[in-house]
Amino acid sequence: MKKILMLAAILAVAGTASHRGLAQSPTRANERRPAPAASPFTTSEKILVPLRFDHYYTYEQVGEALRALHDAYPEFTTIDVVGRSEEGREIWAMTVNNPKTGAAANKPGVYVDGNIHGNEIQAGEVCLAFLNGVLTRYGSNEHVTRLVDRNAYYVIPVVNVDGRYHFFHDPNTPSSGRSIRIPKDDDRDGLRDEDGPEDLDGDGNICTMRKKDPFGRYKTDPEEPRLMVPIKPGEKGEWTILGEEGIDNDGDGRVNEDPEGYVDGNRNWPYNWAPPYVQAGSGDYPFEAAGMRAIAKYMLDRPNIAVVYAFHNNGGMYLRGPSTKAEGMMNPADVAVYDVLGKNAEKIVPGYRYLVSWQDLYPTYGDFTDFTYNLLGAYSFVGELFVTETETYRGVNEKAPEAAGELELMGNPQQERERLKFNDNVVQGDLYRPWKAFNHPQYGDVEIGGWVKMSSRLPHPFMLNDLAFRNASAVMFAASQTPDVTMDVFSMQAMGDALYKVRVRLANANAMPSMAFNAVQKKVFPRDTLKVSGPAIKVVAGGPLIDQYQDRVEYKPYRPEVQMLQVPGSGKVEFQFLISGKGTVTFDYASRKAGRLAKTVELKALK
Ligand SMILES: [Ca+2]
Ligand SMILES: [Ca+2]
Ligand SMILES: [Ca+2]
Ligand SMILES: [Ca+2]
Ligand SMILES: [Zn+2]
Repeated sequence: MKKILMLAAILAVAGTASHRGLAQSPTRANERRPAPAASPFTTSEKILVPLRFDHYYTYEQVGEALRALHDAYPEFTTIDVVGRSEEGREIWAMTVNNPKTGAAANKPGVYVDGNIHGNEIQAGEVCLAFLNGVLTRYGSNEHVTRLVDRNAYYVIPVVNVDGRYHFFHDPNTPSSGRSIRIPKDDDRDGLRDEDGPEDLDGDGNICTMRKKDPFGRYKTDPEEPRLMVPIKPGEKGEWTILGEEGIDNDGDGRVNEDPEGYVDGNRNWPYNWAPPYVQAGSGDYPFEAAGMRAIAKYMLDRPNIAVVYAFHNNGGMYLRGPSTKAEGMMNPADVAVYDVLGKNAEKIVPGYRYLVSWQDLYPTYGDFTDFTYNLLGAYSFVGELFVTETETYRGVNEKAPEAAGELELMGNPQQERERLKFNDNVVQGDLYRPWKAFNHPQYGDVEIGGWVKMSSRLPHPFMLNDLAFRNASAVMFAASQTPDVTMDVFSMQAMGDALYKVRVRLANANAMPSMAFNAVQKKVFPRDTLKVSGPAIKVVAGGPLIDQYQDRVEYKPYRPEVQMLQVPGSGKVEFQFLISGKGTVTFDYASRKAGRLAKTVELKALK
């Protein structure tokens, strides 16, 4: 989910971060650590092709996986270092292109990335599964072969490389470790990142702390002793929930009030950016995050990118823009294109919903996909991976629990009971830590327990393959709908006196136009061109053919030998030229997103 940490939100809304104070170096962040020990979630085995998706890949293993894919398919792949993060880690991109079918720049580009939020790690596995899927099935699967031959693919499995590194190596909650590693003073005390959570019991997770309290707002769930439910009016309390594991590091009377960051990579893009008092986590200015700036440069260098998928967790959604209401309605012709991709994604990944960002979720400023749609002209989706409700424990005739109410901070009790049964009997306790006593320096006797960091927003590894495969397939569907333009000289008539009337058709078999309608309307970049040339010819007149039966043409007043156009999805545009002279005439079509075509014909009457 794009949702930011509640604490960070409250603190950031309170005011912009100050830079006047001494920077407190986050020593945790720069430490070198050994790889995490083998667990149900990770592997210590060598990474081999075909890649496996029954475990999560650490940051280092994502690099190993990319190198393994490159070694297996050297002629189809290149690895680029897009840039470096705040802590100096490399951000990798893999390009997949078949050089035998042309240069990558001349094909519709499909861009896929993930893990801009450091904790949303399965987004990286979806990217790897996509690469694995197109490369390992090239040549044996006809559909995949066509997808690889026709498009260029640009895949950045891990955007927030520091975030992924620390999510694996440091104790975390399922929702922490999202930030770009730019220290920010969330509580405005002049120090930055001076009080984050601590793994007090040393189990590798930041779980929840609770304390016995007869005036607490929670009591033990009578049906499931590990859970707490809110007390009803007149009932006696039993527990106070103290929040995430941690101590008051700086003695200011607050616990965990200034964790790492917070700069949200997905609020730091320049399109419709807003300062932190409007948009929490947006950074002091757009592109404050080095990695975001590097990725923007990488994308601007590849203007053929026609479609963008950015993966996150969670909630099971394919989101399109706009991200704020004030941006107004999206161009309806573009909505029709998004609908084809979104409605098919809903079917490819059962349980996922195709939604509009601001309207169905909440407004956000400085979003990545707003940038890519509005400034790069690429159809852009956010894929919110994983539906927690798929952790079921239910007979065929039992009803699904209702969604949690707004006041049920600990989740809907019925659903939480079901998830605990899933934890106990399906994954043998991998996802939950039972409550254990702990002596806290500030709170005294407390208990620590709850969901572990690899729970809640991530599928258990046994479900990862399904999630990765299906969502990679949603991207493959989009790749199959990138513009596929063909050019035809479909009529040529002699008008006498070495003058010919020539008609040319550009047709597009797929749903995506050669250029997004929004980009045409807002003049984001020049439209496609159709140029007519020949050694002994002159274009006397030329323009789009509006009605071929009535011979209606909108002749272009100047330079008729160059026409500007867009080829709509599942449609065509036709041009009529009056050409004088003799010999050959060449038609050159050039599009940023849809590639290039050329056709040379002899001037003569065709029947
Ligand atoms: Ca501070
Ligand atoms: Ca901070
Ligand atoms: Ca812990
Ligand atoms: Ca404190
Ligand atoms: Zn996210």
